Amino acid sequence: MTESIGAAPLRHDWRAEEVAELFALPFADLIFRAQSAHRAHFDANAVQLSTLMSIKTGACPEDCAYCPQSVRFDTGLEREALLPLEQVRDAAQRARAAGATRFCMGAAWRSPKDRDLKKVIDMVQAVRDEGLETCVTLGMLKTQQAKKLKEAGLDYYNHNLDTSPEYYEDIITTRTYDDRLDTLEHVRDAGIKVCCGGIVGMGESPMDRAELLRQLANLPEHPQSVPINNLVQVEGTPLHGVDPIDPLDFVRTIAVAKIMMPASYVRLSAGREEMSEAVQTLCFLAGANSIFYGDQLLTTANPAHLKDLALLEKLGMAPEASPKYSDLEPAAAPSPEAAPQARSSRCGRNTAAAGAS
Ligand code: SAM
Ligand code: DTB
Ligand code: SF4
Repeated sequence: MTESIGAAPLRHDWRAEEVAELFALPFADLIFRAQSAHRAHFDANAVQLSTLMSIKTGACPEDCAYCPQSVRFDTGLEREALLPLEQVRDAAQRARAAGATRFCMGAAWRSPKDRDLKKVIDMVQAVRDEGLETCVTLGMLKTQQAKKLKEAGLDYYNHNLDTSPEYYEDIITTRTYDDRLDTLEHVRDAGIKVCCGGIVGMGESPMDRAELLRQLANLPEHPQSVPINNLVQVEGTPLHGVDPIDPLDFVRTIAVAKIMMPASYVRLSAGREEMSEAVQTLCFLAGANSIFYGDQLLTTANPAHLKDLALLEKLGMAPEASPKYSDLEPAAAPSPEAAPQARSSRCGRNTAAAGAS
C-alpha cells in the first residue's frame, strides 16, 4: 500500500480556463499533482487488467472516422456475425487464467436489436460465471435495454464521448453528441457502472482535449472508468495519416484526467502497441491504473500479455486482484517472472469516496 496524501472533494463544475491551466502546468508539477491525487484514492502500484473481445466485427453502419469497422471505409476487415456463446466463454476462461479481472465485449453496432441483446445477455452471464467482471460496448442503448443488462448482472457499459462537442462533427455525422449523453444517462440510471472516455491523436486541438475531459468530469457522476485511447491509425479510414499526438501531450491528457476525476480508474487504452515502455511508464506515473490486457484489442494489435506482465514487474507494479469476486483465488499469472497480484488497487483510507461522485 502506498502513502495517501489526502483526497480533495470530487468536482463537477470545472471551467474551461481551469482545465487549460492544468494542461499548461510545468510537466513535473502536473505529474506530481496527478500522482498525489491518484494516491489519495488508489494503491499507486496496482493496475487493473481488462481483456477485450470483438463479439461482432465489421459492417457497422456508422461513419466514425477513426474506426476500421465502419462499412463506409475499405479497410480490408472481414465482417463476422455475432460469435457463438461457447467461443466467448472459452476466451473469458483464457483471459481469467492469464490474470485479467474484467472481460469487455464489443460489437460493431449502431445500437443492439432486442434479439441480439438476448444473446449478449447470455454471454454476460457466462462470463460472470467464470468469475470475471463484465463490460459490454454495443452502441446506443435505450432505457429498457440498459435495465435488462443490469438485471443480467452487467458491471460496466462502455460508451465514449470520443472528443469535444466542437470537434465531434468532424469525426462522426451519423449520431450526435447528445445521443451519446442520452445513452450514458440510461446506463447510469439503470445502476450500471459507466466506462466513458475518448480518443486523442485524431488531429484535435489542445482545447478539444481539455473540453473532452471537462465534459467527462462535469457529468452528473464521474465515469467509474475513463479510457483514454491514442488513435490506432488504420489504412482506409479517413484519419489514416493524420499527425500523431506528441507522446508528452498524451501523458498530459492522462494526468489532467486523473486530477479532474481522481477516484476513477483512468485506462491507458488503445495505442499501446505503438507506444514505448517509457511513455507507458509516464502514463502510470500520471495516474493511469488500468490497461487492455491481451494480444488483441477489437480488430488491431495490443502488446503481448507476457510483455505487459514483464513491464509491470520491472516497475514493481502488480495486476490488481478482482475487487468483486474476492472469494476466488487470484488467477495465477502465466509467467514465473510475473509480478504478484496486488490484493486490491483501492487505497484503504479513502474507499468510501472512490468510485462514487
Ligand atoms: N460500436 C460501438 C460504439 O461505437 O459505441 C462499440 C464499439 S466501438 C469500436 C468502441 C470505441 O472504440 C469507440 O467509441 C472508440 O472510442 C474506440 N475506437 C474505435 N476505433 C479506434 C481506433 N482506431 N483507435 C482508438 N480507439 C478506437
Ligand atoms: C475503448 O475505449 N477502447 C476500446 C474499447 N473501449 C471498446 C476499443 C479500442 C479499439 C481500437 C481499434 C480496434 O482494435 O479495432
Ligand atoms: Fe461502428 Fe462503433 Fe466503429 Fe463507430 S466506433 S463505426 S459505431 S463500431
